[in-house]
Amino acid sequence: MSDNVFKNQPSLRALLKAGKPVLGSWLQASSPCIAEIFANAGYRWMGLDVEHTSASYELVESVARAAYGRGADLLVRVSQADQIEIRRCLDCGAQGVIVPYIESAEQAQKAVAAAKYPPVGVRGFAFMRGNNWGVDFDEYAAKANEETLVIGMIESKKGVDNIDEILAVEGLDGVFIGPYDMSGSYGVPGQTQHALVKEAIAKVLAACKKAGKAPGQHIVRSKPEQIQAALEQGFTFICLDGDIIFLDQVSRATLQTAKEVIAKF
Ligand code: 3PY
Ligand code: MG
Repeated sequence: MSDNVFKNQPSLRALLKAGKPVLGSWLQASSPCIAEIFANAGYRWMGLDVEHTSASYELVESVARAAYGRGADLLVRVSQADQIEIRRCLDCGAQGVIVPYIESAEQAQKAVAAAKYPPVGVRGFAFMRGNNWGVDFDEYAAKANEETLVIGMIESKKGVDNIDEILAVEGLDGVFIGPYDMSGSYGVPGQTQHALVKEAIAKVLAACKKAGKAPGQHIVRSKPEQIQAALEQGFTFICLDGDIIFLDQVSRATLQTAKEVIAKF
């Protein structure tokens, strides 16, 4: 028997179930190379953003291939709770999906159903990259429903209002807060530290704790005190910044340093 995509043990899902913090980052620059760099750096998972980028299925497959064997799981942030899109991303070799803009239990159920094989859901069986082109068919089919992670994004007032019924959906492993959409939904776009946004986040966190599901947060342009606060509050599924943010920050800082050196000549 050879390896399949669920080789990283303990699995991400098991870590989250046990309430352990797992640190990941975000891929938007369409680069398998950056996926390799993130995995080498030690991120336990990475979220490939298909919702807000030009990423193709070819890219999903290339990134899955790049992450494979390096200890990091690939989760794809799909564009919506679409049965075929979720199936294809998992078949490309992703270990899970992050589904944006979940506002109701029905949407969450649809996402879970798409990600799970019958009798739990409606995912179709096939030989595909995820099961090593059929070589690991039996092992993959036996593990997939247990190991495939399904995370719903809560990023609107409606999602916050319906959080208890969303979290009650069996198979939904946790929720991930999108601070920017959340701020937009509360009428304060971009003000992710606004009291209204903080209150909404606190409500989602409390509901996760009550339901025993993983609370997640994307900390965009993270500062140490934000990371500390998120961990102290009990967030476990944590996404730190992302490739475009790291590149923006480091490229600017390096150029600025060089300009300061030149100015002293
Ligand atoms: C948001 O902030 O809305 C996001 O989706 C971040 O991932
Ligand atoms: Mg969003």
